[in-house]
Amino acid sequence: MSSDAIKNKLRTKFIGREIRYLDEAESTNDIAKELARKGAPDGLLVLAETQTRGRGRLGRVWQSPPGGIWLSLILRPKLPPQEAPKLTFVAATAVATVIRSLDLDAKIKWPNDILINDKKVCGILTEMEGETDVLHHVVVGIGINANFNKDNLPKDIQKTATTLKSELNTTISRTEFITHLLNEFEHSYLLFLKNGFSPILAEWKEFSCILGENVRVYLGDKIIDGKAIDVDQSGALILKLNNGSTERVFSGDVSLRRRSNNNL
Ligand code: BT5
Repeated sequence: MSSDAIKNKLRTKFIGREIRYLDEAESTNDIAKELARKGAPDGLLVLAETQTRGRGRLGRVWQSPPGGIWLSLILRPKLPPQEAPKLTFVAATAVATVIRSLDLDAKIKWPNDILINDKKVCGILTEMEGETDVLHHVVVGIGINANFNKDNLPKDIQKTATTLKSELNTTISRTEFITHLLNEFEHSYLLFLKNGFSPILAEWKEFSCILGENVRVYLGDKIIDGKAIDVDQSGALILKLNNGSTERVFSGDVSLRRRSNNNL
């Protein structure tokens, strides 16, 4: 992989037109945030071969061995801060589209996971910096388990994770994958800025694996069981509870309950 090889194949206007390519990073999201604070341009891509302190949500560890795709994008949308989480949906549909082009049945699990056969192959971490009503910049971090086998992950994660290599029994061209992803992402991102969230949400719902399913949502110490009936225009998950009432959930971890041995 090299910055030039990626740039040569890109069809984007600004996403990935500037690239910081690193052999190793603590976290590409942290590097992107630092660069954004120093005025880095809209669309700058940070890419690392491995991360030593890859992060998930709520400070969780994101395993990032060599062979994966660990990247972050700096975005400077003119949006109110409450719109920023919708960029996770933009990224998720782009990732799912690219994985599907490899003939794998990628599904999206609200809010930020891409699964293949119920196993997590990708996680997205969207972080923003700004003031109450002004967004300075957003960093969208995307981690894809690409060219390594899932036994390269710690034992406890192997149960719930997969990799493209494990699914395909072969490696992919990460350069092709990344350029395809950046092309897709820019297309959806510009559509979102121009036409709003509806077209993104419609595509996202086609890829969703939880709508219509019984789920358990973990919200810190709180657990909510219900049927996932919709995701609304703000990106919130709508649950129908057993007592017939509905509840909107804005963040949390969802586990599917359709199979008794499924602990994702
Ligand atoms: C996420 O968090 O899924 C967001 C992951 C974002 C990673 C990217 S890589 C580039 C950029 N730089 C960063 O530092 N981060 C971003 P969350 O939903 O909180 O899921 C975290 C959980 O997923 C962990 O607690 C593990 O259970 C599991 N996990 C960790 N590493 C994994 C991996 N490589 N594959 C699948 N599951 C993993």
